[in-house]
Amino acid sequence: QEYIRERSDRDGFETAMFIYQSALTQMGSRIEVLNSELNHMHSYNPIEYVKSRLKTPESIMKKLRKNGHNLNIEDMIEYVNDIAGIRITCSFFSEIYFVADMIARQDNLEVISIKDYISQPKESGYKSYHMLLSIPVALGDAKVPTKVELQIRTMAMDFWASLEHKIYYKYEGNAPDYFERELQECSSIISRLDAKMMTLNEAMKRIEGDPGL
Ligand code: 0O2
Repeated sequence: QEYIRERSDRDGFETAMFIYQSALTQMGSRIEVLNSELNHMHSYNPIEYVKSRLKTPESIMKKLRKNGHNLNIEDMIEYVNDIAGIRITCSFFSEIYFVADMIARQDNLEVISIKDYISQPKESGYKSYHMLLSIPVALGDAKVPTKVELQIRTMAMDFWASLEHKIYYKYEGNAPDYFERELQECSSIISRLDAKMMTLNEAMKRIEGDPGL
């Protein structure tokens, strides 16, 4: 925050976004290296795909307003935790915790907080594992600890979340009641699907005598 404040007369917002983007790039390559290592050493591919995004200025302002904060750089850095967002999608439910654990153990990274919406799903049916991380972005003249929100979920959970997100934005939170009910039902179907797929995968590994199980 200090690093940005010192420069905020000039271009505080651009500087902040540049730092968040650099944090995303760094986090992206750490995840890529982790995946390649697991693949290379153990022929194990827990990660299906990784997506990252910077929150738009409109979305940042909306969140600040919604939570009653000021529309300035200080509040943005302090209160908007998901400006740099990265999402890992796994095939199987158990892989979420495995990947989360591998990331939490990395050097030069702090886990600020965890929201486990898998063990405690949101009322809407939303399931995902969120880790708020702080990673140091090394610039020429400073090392800036930067927040990155990492979301880890299965492909099925991701499928559900992207439709629910579209519906939420389309109706601005006022979707007809039956959408809510149907989404909750889809969420339970998805949990059953995830559990069955994981059981099948484990059975297959047992038959193959996979020591990594
Ligand atoms: P968008 O448009 O994706 O950016 P906090 O960060 O602790 O102050 P917040 O932001 O509620 O509080 O944190 P949380 O719960 O970790 O949510 C962060 C992001 O997770 C959201 O960002 C969504 O992307 C996703 N998310 C959380 N809840 C839901 C949900 O019920 N449905 C879907 N589809 N996604 C969800 P934004 O800023 O809300 O949205």
